[in-house]
Amino acid sequence: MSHDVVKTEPIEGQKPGTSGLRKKTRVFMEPHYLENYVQAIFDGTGGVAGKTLVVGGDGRYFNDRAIQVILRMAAAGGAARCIVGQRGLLSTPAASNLIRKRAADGGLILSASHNPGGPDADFGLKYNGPNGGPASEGVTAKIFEHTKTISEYTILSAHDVDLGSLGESTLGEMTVEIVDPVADYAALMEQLFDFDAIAKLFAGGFTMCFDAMHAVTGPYATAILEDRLGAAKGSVRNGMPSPDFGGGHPDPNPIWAKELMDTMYGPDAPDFGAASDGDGDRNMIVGRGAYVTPSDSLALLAAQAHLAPGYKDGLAGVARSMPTSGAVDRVAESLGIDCYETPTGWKFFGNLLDAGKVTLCGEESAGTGSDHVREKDGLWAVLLWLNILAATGKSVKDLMAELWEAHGRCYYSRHDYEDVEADKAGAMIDRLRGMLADLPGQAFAGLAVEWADEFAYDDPVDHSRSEGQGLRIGFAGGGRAVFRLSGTGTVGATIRLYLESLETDPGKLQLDPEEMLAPINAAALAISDLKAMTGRDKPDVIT
Ligand code: VG1
Ligand code: CO
Repeated sequence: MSHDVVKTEPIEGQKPGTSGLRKKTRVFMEPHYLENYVQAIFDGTGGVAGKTLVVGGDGRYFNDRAIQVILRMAAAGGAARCIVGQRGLLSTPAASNLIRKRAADGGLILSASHNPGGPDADFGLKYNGPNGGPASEGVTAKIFEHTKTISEYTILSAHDVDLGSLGESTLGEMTVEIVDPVADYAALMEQLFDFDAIAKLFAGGFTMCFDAMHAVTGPYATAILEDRLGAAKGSVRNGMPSPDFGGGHPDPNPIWAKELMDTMYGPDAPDFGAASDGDGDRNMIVGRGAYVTPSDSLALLAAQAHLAPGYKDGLAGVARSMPTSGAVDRVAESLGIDCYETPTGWKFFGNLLDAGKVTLCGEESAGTGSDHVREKDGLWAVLLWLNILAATGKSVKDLMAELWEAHGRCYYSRHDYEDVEADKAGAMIDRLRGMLADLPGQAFAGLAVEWADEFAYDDPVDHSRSEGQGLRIGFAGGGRAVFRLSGTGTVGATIRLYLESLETDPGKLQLDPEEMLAPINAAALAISDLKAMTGRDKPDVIT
């Protein structure tokens, strides 16, 4: 077998965003595009000679072809071993677990997460380091530098590897090991949670609906919830991964998981509902007639995690991304533990988890996780919820009502303005940034601004500083609005407007979030002049 050295040129715009590089699938399929990025990852991480890598993806269109390219390039680069999920499948948290369990040097995960899949949709590739977590900002910067100077890549000429059969084979000098994508992950979950108690709950007639959204979590959820824990057959819905996710957006929120929402608010609603995203790292939780915002879910899990065996000694601390609501802060305060506020993106939790400063962390975008891996983990969150439901015997609705009575309720909503012309979105943010210092003391739409700033984060572990992480405006009465641009979109710009307001009046804990947040939304729109600056008069998605 020969190693081909292929001459290439830098390709514009290979800057990784919040979670790896995401582009239209057809862009990834252009000559040299994928190869350039893979070579830049290898070079930006010190080469792959002698290394062990974990490789797998969410099963979307081009997943299998891209894996063959990655394997041939890893072999050409001298990698010792690639551990690959059978049929090319690995959920993001399962890949993180495998990297850690097998002490691999890193991993390549093929996914554009919640973005739709297919030849005319999106594809993505991310690199995770030896701790199993997303590459730090320092590493992604190095990878990006290499994309700008690349002149050649190396690839082995070889036949495709059979991704379907478990076991080892060789590709050039490299060992390819095909593993069951579910087995190690299921074993880890069994260590953390009281499987007997959850099985008893199901045996007692407890019902649930898990919507895998035609994405990678299907096989994991079926194996664990139905086969191991005894949830009724059919509890897992849309459980076969499909290259285009059944034509939908595998984004677990009330908009894209509407089918599940209808079930949970319908006449025959089961006790518990959940959904997960394309690559299995996000989760949506919904009780019978009771949607739980991700920020509230994080707070509830923090308050009750000690009920699960893996967390019985309590939590070292918790962390949330900045736009996530302050609900978990209030729980942390009552538990007497630290709560850290980080920029958006899981990579910022890695140092805190590695240093043992936090046990649980989460984001408003439906990501929750713990120190068991270094990624957010959708099915983990579902199992922790089930463990808590089994241990308390209470319903989701009652657990949430008790949480709000104890700590107040953080009404919360995210408004996404999608596919805005990039220069208009940028101009709006720039203008707002320029106004921040003058906002305090002024009133907009009848609401006084108390403080405003641009969020920056000083990592308490490696002392790196990350600037430009979102514009924040605090209002009289404790409400908050945050503006930031998405780093995961593939067309135009997405403006995210995050709205939050704390309510402690016991008589106002069960009201409509959009109504409660309307004054803050009006003030945020007045300040930013969003409608005039972008030509948009309403958000595309409200979650
Ligand atoms: C979004 C979410 C962010 C999340 C990121 C990756 O980023 O807001 O919280 O970490 O997606 O999640 P952005 O930059 O578009 O707001 V996933 O499930 O796509 O790996
Ligand atoms: Co995801």
